[in-house]
Amino acid sequence: MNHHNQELFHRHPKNPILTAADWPYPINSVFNPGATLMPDGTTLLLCRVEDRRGHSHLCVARSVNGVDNWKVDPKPTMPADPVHFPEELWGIEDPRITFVPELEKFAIVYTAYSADGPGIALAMTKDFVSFERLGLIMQPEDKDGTLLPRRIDGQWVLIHRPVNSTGAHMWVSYSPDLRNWGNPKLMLEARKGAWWDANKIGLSPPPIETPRGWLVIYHGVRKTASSSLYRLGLALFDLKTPERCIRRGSEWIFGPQEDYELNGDVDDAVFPCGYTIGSDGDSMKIYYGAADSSIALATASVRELLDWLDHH
Ligand code: BMA
Repeated sequence: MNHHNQELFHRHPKNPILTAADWPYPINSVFNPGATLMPDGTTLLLCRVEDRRGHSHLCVARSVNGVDNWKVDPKPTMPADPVHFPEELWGIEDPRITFVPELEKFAIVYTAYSADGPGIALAMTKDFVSFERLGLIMQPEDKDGTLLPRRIDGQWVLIHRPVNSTGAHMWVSYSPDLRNWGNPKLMLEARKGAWWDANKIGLSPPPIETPRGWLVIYHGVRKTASSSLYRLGLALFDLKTPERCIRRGSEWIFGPQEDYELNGDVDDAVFPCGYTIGSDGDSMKIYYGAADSSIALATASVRELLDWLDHH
């Protein structure tokens, strides 16, 4: 098998699948959606919607096949609530959804854009109609967070991306109660120099649980003279010790290429926050923000991603 230039992500011919024109109320753009399958098999996207002030809120879109005929909520599903949660002053962004069987609830980890910069907030929901906020769980600057679906050794597990003086790397923190977080461990470091993932990386969608480990799609940001180039890479982590990296790919696997990815409010960005996996346990639908302007869909196979990591 030729592993060179193997396409792992296949863009859907209907891309972009959701744009501002599909919204029932006036907005600027829609991008970076969290995704999940509901019990009836419907695909639910929790979309980041930027309004015409530049502030973001979250809005639900539902589709039977996960591709078209999206039904968008008639008004913001989860608006920012800066009166009760001052950290949401400038909006809420980039949700990652995890179904937590122990709680029989979905956890939504999202960016709260405070006056002191972006931090990480957590909310729980059963139905994506009402939301129970737990507030800020990581102070600024921190983002790209997600909760793992179950405790490990009695502790809840959060992947997150604080920014420090050496760069922006992925960390894991632990909590007994979802509110008090500590015991931070470095999970994956940005590379240095000319690498595509030098200096700044972050989790993209929640990790994919496989028998071989947590399969992580992460983004790397390459600063260029004209822009920031957002591309995706792969790494595998130990199931019981998620900060332990088993494999890390050297090349990126997906980057901006089509017009809707190259041109928009933020050129050259592909940014997935969610996926769904079919009943075969292998076929993925990955939903990503394209150039901070629209939502696009790519399909992939978990088996092919793992196989690629073995060879790269
Ligand atoms: C990152 C994220 C995303 C955004 C991307 C490109 O920092 O916070 O919200 O899509 O920048 O602008």
